[in-house]
This record gives sequence, C-alpha cells and structure tokens, in this order.
Amino acid sequence: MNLLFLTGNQHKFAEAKSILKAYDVKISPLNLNIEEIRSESCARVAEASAQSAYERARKPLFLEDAGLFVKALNGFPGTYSSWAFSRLGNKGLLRLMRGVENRSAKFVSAIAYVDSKGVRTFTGACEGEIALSARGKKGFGYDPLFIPKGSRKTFAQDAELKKQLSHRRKALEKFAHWYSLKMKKG
Ligand code: ITT
Repeated sequence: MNLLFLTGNQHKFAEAKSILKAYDVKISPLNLNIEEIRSESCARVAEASAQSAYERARKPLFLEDAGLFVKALNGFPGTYSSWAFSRLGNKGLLRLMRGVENRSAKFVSAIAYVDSKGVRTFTGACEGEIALSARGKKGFGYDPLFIPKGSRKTFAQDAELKKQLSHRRKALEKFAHWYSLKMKKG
C-alpha cells in the first residue's frame, strides 16, 4: 500500500513523489485540514501537526512543514511562509528586501512521519540568497527568488537544480533511508 503524504500543495506532492521514487517509496496524497501550532521551528510545527493528523486518520502518514528564512529579516517569513506568500507574494518580499545588501536566506524542510509508535522528524536545509528580481517560471512559492549557493540561477529557472539541492530532497532522503530500513525489518 502507498504511504500517505498529508498535503494540500500539489507541487510539494509532485516533488516528493519524484524524489522518493528512487527509494522505492510510493506515496498517495491525503488532504485533511489540520490546524498548525505557532512556533518558529518547522520541526516543532511538523511534529505537532503529525500528532493531530494521526488522531484523525489513525493511519501511518507523513507531512512536511517548510519555510524560507531570510537572514536580514530575522528569519521572516520562516514558519509563516505560506501565510506571507498569500498576503505579500514575491513582490512584497522583494519590497521588504529593497536596498538590503545581505541577501542570505535558507529554505528549511521538516518531514514528520507518524504511526502507532509515535512521531519521527527529519530536517533538511538549503542555503542561498534572495535574487534582486523574480526569475523563472518553474516550481512554486518563493522559487523565482531563491538562488541556491553555488548557482546563478533561481530554483524557478532550473527544476533539476532544485531537485538535486533542495531542502525537501535533503529531509526526504533522511526520511527515506530510515523508512526503507524500518520496512525491511518489518
Ligand atoms: P501543506 O502544509 O498543505 O503541505 P503549504 O503550501 O501550506 O502546504 P508549508 O506550510 O510547508 O506548505 O509551506 C510554506 C510555504 O513556503 C509554501 O506555501 C511556499 O510558499 C513556501 N515554500 C515551501 N517550500 C518551498 C519550495 O520548495 N519552493 C518555494 N517555496 C516554498
């Protein structure tokens, strides 16, 4: 049976499906409305959401809390990334960054897996910087603004680059290693 990925974000689902394929972990989407806790840590948010989700679904599942942490904005939008994106969009973030020289930022992903034994979390981060203007049409969210370290292109300009370097890949790889071993042990 496919493992359930609780998300309402189709882009996240497609990226996870493609990354997990290499580990032979097949996933299906699950859409439940879970209220998120307030915390500055993606791992804390993901862990609490996984606990609430398990109480509702009573089936093994995983979910992800991700966010963009901008150094010059003291970590904003961070765990409020989804909310900030819907209110400000990339234009709004660029406005906040107008004239700011230190453009360092990182994407963070926290994957939380839950079953009857409890919750396990796995995190991944991708360092980079905020571009001076939006570039590219691939991906979603803040991808047109994010240039990973060592590249000149944004994630939205190069989907393969994103697949190799993303915060999501790093967290999912850790999860997939652990999950594959667990499935083997039975
Ligand atoms: P679910 O909670 O239903 O999975 P969501 O879109 O609300 O979907 P998050 O709260 O984890 O997911 O993500 C917060 C936001 O951060 C997301 O909506 C995007 O705007 C942004 N974000 C997260 N990962 C991203 C990525 O890989 N590329 C671009 N933006 C990303």
